Amino acid sequence: MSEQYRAMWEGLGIDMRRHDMLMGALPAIYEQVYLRQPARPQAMGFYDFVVSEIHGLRVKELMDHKARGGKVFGTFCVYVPEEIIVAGGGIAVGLCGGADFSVPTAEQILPRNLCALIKSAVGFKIGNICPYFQASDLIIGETTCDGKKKTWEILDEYIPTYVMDLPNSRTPADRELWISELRRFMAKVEAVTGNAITPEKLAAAAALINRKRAVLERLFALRRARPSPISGLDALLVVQISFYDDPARFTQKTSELCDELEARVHNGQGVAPANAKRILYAGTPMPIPFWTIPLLIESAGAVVVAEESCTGTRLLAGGATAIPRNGLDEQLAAIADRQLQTNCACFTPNDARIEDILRLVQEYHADGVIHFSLSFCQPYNLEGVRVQKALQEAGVPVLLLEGDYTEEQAGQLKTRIEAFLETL
Ligand code: BJ8
Repeated sequence: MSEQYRAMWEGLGIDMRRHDMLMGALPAIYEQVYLRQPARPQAMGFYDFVVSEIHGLRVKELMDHKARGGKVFGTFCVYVPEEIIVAGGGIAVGLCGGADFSVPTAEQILPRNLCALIKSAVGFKIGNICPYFQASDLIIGETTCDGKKKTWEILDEYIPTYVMDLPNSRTPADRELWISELRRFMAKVEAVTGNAITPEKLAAAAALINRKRAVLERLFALRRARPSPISGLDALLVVQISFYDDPARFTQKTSELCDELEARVHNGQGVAPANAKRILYAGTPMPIPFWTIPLLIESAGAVVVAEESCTGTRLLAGGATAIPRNGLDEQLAAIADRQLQTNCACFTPNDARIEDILRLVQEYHADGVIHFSLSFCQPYNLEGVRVQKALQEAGVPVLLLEGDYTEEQAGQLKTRIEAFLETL
């Protein structure tokens, strides 16, 4: 991949020495984590290809889009509405960082006691290591946790950063505030792209994104089968790629994957024996390439059957956006009503998240829950206490973990995960 795209990366101002180091390490890690898994669905070949081209083909597509006058928006949260970006003729790419590689770079300017997700992402930007960041015309932040909201002020010194004001509760007044924020965001997208957003364009964009959400829902529904037709590692990869691949292509390819999984379910074929322990992951998002938790769980013989996270079921909360055709105000309200069903730990109260987790245990026939929070993530760390209590009261085995992206942490997490699985 490198030679073909070198000029493009250099044009984007990438630090080629560090980028070569990162790209040089990835194939061996991917081989070890992904390609050695037994009984993988054949359709995973597409996602393997996407990873092999991780800083290549899709970035080239973004650059072609920009050459035609298009704009790219970098995002960090499922509350940033992709359909509004698409309706304005833009492309949205999820930029959350999942690699320890860039964390030390971020620690040169940020306090160390911030979650690894924020540090990894910021390190990719200030180290000029990520071509998606470099290709972005505007970064969209949000006022979710304190760590993110103060980081945007710093990040804005490196790249233009726009902030959406997400309320931390969900009263009728908060809903009105969020709808007004969607309207303000829509105006920003129009100003950046130079394209007016009409009800027709927004309806068409929402339909495109709904199709992507629907195929992911289909994937998750298939994971309820025993034995599970796909590993948690592979399902996570599919979701991670959904954040930056072309939505129409992603929907098509994931639909092909689901066809294969459906046949597997029909034939009783799985990635692990039918009696393998089934684990529900709950907690902070797992951005690419943070694969440690499912890797540790599945290497120990269990299978992750669902993720209650924004790289999982929280991404799909609220189902499809039922888009009315009678005008932008109603359409924005419909988007807000769907989004506000995403039970992020940044909200208070957030009892619905605990109800979600209890429901998912039943729906996915989970034998236990592993709740993982990144260190220094106060919302998920604190909410984990109540999640643990609710699960214990319901008689569901639960393990509460926290950690970061480092190898040292992986060693400690391995011991605790293996001990937990033995008790099931
Ligand atoms: S809707 S989960 S994608 S905010 S891990 S940066 S919370 S300190 S990521 Fe999230 Fe939107 Fe919520 Fe989902 Fe802060 Fe915690 Fe770090 Fe986090």
